[in-house]
Amino acid sequence: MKFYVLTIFPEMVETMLRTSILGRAEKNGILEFDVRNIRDYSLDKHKKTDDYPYGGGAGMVMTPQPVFDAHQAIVREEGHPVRTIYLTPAAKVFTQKDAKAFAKEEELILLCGHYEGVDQRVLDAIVTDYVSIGDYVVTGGEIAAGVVVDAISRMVPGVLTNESSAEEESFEGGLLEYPQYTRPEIWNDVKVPEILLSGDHAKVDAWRKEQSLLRTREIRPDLLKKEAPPSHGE
Ligand code: 6GU
Repeated sequence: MKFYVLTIFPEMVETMLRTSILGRAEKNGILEFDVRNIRDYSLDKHKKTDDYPYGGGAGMVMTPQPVFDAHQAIVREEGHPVRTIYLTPAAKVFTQKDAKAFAKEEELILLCGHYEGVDQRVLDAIVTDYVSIGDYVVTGGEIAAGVVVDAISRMVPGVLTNESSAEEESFEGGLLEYPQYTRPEIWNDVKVPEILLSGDHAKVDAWRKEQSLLRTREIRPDLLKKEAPPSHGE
């Protein structure tokens, strides 16, 4: 799977994507990252990428020309349309379900906004999907792009070495993760739950499932409501 990222801070994105598991997946040829500096596509004599907002107000707005030309260059190279995500807090919140769906694409383009936003006309021209990472504001789309690319990547077969580990994690199955323990058996006067030492895999699995349920009920009861089967007569 190939990810294109359009940004005015390419070093920031490169660092996030070429470190740890994602970096290894790129070396192994499972993922490919193409991070492009929007500034390189600016036709302005000072390579400007922003301008004052029409109608006034604080901050600057990203100008359409360099964003559009960078996007066009990628689409031309690919030779076919490519799903294009714009990272913005003014969108539906990205979920594990979305990560799985995007992981089926061969290529994705992510556009990182900055300042007060991007000229709406270029968004209307190139964006297929508007994505937020949560109900708070971060300064640039770069951090959000890192989150979204990571979440999608780990749904691509071969990215995680232990394939089963994605399935056992939080949200797969709609529940939070159960607690984990390692050696020593007693630490800080606290013993590891006895059942984990029993060697009875069926009992361990049942205990973990129960812990997941208890945790979810306590911390994220909203997840349990979402998982409810459709009721009849509504
Ligand atoms: Cl996608 N971008 C920015 N800048 N802030 C956010 C966000 C995205 N999602 C939540 N907050």
